[in-house]
Amino acid sequence: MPLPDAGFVDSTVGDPDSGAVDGSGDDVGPEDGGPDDSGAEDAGGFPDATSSPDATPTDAGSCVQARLLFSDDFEGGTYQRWTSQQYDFDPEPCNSAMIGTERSRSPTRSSKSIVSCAKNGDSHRGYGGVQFSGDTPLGGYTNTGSGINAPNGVVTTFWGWLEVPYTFGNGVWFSYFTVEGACNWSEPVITLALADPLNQVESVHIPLNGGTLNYAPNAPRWPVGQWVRTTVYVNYLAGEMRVWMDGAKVFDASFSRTTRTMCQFHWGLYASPNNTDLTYYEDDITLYKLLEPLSDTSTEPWLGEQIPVCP
Ligand SMILES: [Ca+2]
Ligand SMILES: [Ca+2]
Repeated sequence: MPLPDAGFVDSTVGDPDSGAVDGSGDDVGPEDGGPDDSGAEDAGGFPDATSSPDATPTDAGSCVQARLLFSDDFEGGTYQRWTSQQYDFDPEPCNSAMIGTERSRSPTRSSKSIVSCAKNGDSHRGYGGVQFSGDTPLGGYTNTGSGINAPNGVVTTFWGWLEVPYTFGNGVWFSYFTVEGACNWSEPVITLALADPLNQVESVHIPLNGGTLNYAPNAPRWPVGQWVRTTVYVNYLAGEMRVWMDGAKVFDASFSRTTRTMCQFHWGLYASPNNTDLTYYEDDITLYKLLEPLSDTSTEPWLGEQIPVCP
């Protein structure tokens, strides 16, 4: 399936994100073509098959060997688990974020990010960021060091509820997940985003950097006004990414990045500045490091829920 939306790269705002890293970890986003064109990391374009882990999958029942590195159900009422310590570090009044009780997937609270008017220049930012040092989430950004070394990959599952009274496309986009290998944001990110009227899930930085996206037949599209569960498997050593929505495969991807560890993540609302009215609730985020290969590449690895994690 072709990448549907060339308009996703927003050329109307220039490249405001290419300046100095400001510590919020938010300097590279879907609209940011700069990093995609700079590095030599994509010369090969495809992952090195010899880098695949050679461990054998467990045959000890159906549990998966994995370690929970980060989670938040927002029931604590603060963003203290996040490196960013908040979801609203954009001083613009046209966006905000808070933990509230309006809606929740787990018992009481979720994080709510809103856009209430268009802004000039840079994108709306209402998301939380986590920088890892090895397997450890940091309490403040350093933008140096190295992140998670996961030869078997990581799996994140999270729930989102999107409300938007218009359709995306023509440069209006919404991104809800980002991972970056390099702690200093020097490499192209990998993102999930909606950028066309059908709400197909896109990951534009993969094909832009020599990788491939293979959509599942009848790949699900994002339904607004309901809880949506996304599960992402990503492996920076093998150059593999797989995405499921509510249990159905969205796409399989292959990519290549120089950095084989995963340092920076964010979840939440990241949206082009021409959005005017958007609400995104988020709940029950988990990030697991796999300690063995996932032999089943088709079933959603919803760890800790549908697929038990070995004790
Ligand atoms: Ca704000
Ligand atoms: Ca909750």
